[in-house]
Amino acid sequence: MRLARIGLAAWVACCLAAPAAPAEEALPKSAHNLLVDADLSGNLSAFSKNVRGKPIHVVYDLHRCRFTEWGPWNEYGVGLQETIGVVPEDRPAFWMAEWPEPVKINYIRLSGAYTNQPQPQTGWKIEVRRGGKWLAFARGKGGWYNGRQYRWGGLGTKPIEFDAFRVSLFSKDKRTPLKSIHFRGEDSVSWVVGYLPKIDAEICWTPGPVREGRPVTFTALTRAGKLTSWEWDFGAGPLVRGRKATHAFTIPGLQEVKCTISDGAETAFVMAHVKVHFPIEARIAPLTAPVIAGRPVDFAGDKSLGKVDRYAWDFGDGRAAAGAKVRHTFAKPGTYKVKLTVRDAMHIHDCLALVRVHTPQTVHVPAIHLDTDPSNGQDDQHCLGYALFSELDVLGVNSIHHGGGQESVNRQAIEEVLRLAKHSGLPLGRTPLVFSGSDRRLYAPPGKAWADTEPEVTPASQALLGSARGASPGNPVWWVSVGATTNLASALLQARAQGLDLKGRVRILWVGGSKTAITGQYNGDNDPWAAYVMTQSGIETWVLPDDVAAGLVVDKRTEAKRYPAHRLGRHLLSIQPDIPKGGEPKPLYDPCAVAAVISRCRGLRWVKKAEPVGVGPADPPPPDPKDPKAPKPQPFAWIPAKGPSTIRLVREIDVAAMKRDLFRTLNGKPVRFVGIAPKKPINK
Ligand SMILES: [Ca+2]
Repeated sequence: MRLARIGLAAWVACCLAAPAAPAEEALPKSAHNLLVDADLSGNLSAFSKNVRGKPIHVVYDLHRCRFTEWGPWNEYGVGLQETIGVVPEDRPAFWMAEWPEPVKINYIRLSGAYTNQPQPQTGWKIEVRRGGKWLAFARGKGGWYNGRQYRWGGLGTKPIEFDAFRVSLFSKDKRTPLKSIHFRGEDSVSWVVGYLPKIDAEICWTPGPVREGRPVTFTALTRAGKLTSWEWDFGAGPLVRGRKATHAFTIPGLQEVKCTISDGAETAFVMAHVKVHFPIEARIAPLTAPVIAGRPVDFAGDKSLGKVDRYAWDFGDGRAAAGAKVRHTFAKPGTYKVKLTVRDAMHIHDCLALVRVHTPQTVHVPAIHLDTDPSNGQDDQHCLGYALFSELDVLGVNSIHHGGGQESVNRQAIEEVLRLAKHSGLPLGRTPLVFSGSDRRLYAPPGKAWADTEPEVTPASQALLGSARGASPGNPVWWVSVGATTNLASALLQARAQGLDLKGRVRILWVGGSKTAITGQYNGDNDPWAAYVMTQSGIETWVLPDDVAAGLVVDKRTEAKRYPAHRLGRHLLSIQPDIPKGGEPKPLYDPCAVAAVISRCRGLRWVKKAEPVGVGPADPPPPDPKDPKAPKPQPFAWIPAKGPSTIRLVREIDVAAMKRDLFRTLNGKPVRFVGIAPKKPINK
């Protein structure tokens, strides 16, 4: 059940931040933020070209338990340290909400500037408009705006009416300029200008997974008031009246249920979000042994869900079969996309396994599935080139890039590296499959339980699951991420939901995070929650943080000759940025990921020091009131592992050896795996 809830950490934070305000009560589930229905505007672009976010980004939707629109920081402001000059009170910087009709509200919660950008001198005022006239509601200097919250009203507060609400910022006098000003939304908390009704209810439904086409009974449990009427809206079909209602969803996915309640005097609504599963779901049983060309392999789809009428297999080699359990022999080595499609009279659903078909000489070769963001820099492209020309099995290459419609550009960058590699002697049959990934970050669920996170289901996350199903327990596949970990976390969440045990089938290596936390570095900051989910999943995870991977630097002024003369070599050299006079070359970071896997699988000791760690909370506790100057714990901080941990934070690498191997590999002399009879098992 996902309804409005104020997290304990947030609650404690407000109490500390505003000691004079009355004790906070949990908001009713019927609480409605009227900003969700308002026309929002602001005038910050009149002051600065570096406006961050939009007015809507600060608005928190209490009913849906998320921001109305996701923005990178959920703020509306000007850039950090951006000075916008002296701003007089009669021409202030403002954020405004307007409604076509007057609204009734009894609760306000706004968050001010970030605490690390103190604004004790900034003047502010809150006004409301009634009958076309602006009336002062509150005003001051610093105060709540300086890193805390503005709070007014609560349950039982007599509502006030207006048709517009405006928050303005201005200089305290004729000399003091404004700097770094912004309005800040806070997850689960603000901004809210809303109404807390006296009546309340909670929606419950039949336990167990909800499937398309099967009826489910919903009940509204009264939480407050004497309810006399209920009206259910399931998004489709007629409205249903009564305390209970039965509905069969016709579309899978996350569906909204809305119940409008009334006690005769007051009307409000509560919502629930229901995950509607497909009526049938294909499941390929994970393989249990390596697949050898010319020898039969058994595939099982009998654990598929629902009432399946037909099972169809496509082995990716031009051959097909029918049946819940089938046997197939691949004639040639290679990587094959095996697809199981299940059907009933109305539905169709499929499942993927990426199957590496070996010769006896390659059966020990470790497999990797790369997850990269190459449109973002030369480092990912070097990493991809290195992997392609190594002797590792590259089962697939995923694309990941957030925001701005860049995901497809990113995928094109991958395709371009593959094309150049083919023209540079990459053997036929070593061109991996490419999968498109997520273009947005994962959303932390209310209550911040990682396992409740909704995955981003994309071809990339499904391909990762496919590579896990095709891996044999003796040779787990390495999921290697050199970008944000949204695809990986989504695959881990889907595996969990499907009951697919990844332990011993998958290992993770991530280039990201800073030396102190998941955050503080590009890949981590791009989707900190996904990285958090990844570290909580219980899968062996090696983290190569920014400060360690930054040791890999190539100076194109002195090292251009190390690049091979083929097309990919020339391309990689050409994308190395020019170094300004007196400047330093930019670190390459990502190839360390491939080197670390090679090193681990061949016992080469290029990873010199790694320590087991855990991860601290996303919302660290508020400052200690007895010692407010004590350093604040960082969100998602690496903390020493208490007991066994699956996360290894790499502290030191043999960067010279890794760099040497990068160039040897690009020049056609990779570390050998093929045909090597291992003394010790490889990839253990
Ligand atoms: Ca990268």
